[in-house]
Amino acid sequence: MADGELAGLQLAEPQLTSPQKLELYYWMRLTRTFDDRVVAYWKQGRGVGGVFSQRGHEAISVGTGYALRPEDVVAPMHRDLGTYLLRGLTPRRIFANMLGKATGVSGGRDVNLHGVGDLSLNLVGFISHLPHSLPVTVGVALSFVYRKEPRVAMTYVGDGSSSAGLFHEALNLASTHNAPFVLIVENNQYAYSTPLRQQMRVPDVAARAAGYGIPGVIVDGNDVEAVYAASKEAVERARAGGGPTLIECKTMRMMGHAIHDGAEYVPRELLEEWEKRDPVELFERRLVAQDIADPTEIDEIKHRCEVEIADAIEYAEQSPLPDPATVEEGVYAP
Ligand SMILES: Cc1ncc(C[n+]2csc(CCOP(=O)(O)OP(=O)(O)O)c2C)c(N)n1
Ligand SMILES: [Mg+2]
Repeated sequence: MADGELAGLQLAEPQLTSPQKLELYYWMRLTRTFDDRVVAYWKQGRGVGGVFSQRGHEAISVGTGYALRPEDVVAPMHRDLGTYLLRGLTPRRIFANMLGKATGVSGGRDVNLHGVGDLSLNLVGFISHLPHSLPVTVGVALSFVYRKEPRVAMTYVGDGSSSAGLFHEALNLASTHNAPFVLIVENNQYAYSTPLRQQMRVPDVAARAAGYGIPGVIVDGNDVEAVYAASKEAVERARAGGGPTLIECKTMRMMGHAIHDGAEYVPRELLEEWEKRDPVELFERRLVAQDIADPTEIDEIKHRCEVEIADAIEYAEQSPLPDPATVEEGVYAP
């Protein structure tokens, strides 16, 4: 069969323009800069509670979030800072939240990125119990079916949380109802200190999709363009009535589970190998090699990100703590 004939059978290739690629780079760099500053802040003992670095997950959170339309609903996980940022939660609101301030997303009810969302941005807060965001988001997708709305719901699950029982129940429900649902599996090879091989007997989480009769796609989770292309195709298929897709993004958790964890149990050579494929640096090198950006433009974006994050930190530090008299507001208190 000639190439032209085959091409007629393919879904349209999701092409990114040069300005869109620069936008993707900006979101990835902003995410990395934010994360670096948070880690340094907490290591200086200035933060409140625990905190999770998302280092290494930038291509996944940004590439998947970028494939959605504003009317679509997304429920990020604890390493999806990029999704929160590009959906419109400002660095100011997020950092203030991390310091427990009144100006934070939860008004001081919760710190870091657990449980914070903004429904006006179609952003559902992360549910700390894993993988409980999954059935909730499938429910959102089912509501789109009942209301005949051309919208899509997306959520994320880790390699570890993909082995919990709700993963099966939620995906089975989504597939039997042909829900407009996209599940992003962030396979960063560890769940806390447990390596993948100790908690499942197949190397690819995507293999599990066959059990639900839905596509299970594997992508390089450090290549933002690959993540975006797979996500865009799945999102538009779901919107067109083609049902759910599972996309497994292979990456590596580049730091410990949370700030307290030095990840001594992760072989150093493994981290060194993945460091060479750092998603932000990889994309930056590609943009320069393809003449989409020159080093001066890259430096300008980096500077812009530094300024934005410094502003967010200052804003958060100067914000007030919540008024104790409001302690029962916005929480479930029977
Ligand atoms: C039901 C439940 N049990 C235990 C935990 C504690 N916990 C938080 S994150 C985590 C590991 C999750 O691993 P994975 O799904 O691979 O995501 P990652 O942290 O690697 O991104 C665990 C066990 C939890 N949040 N919820
Ligand atoms: Mg994991």
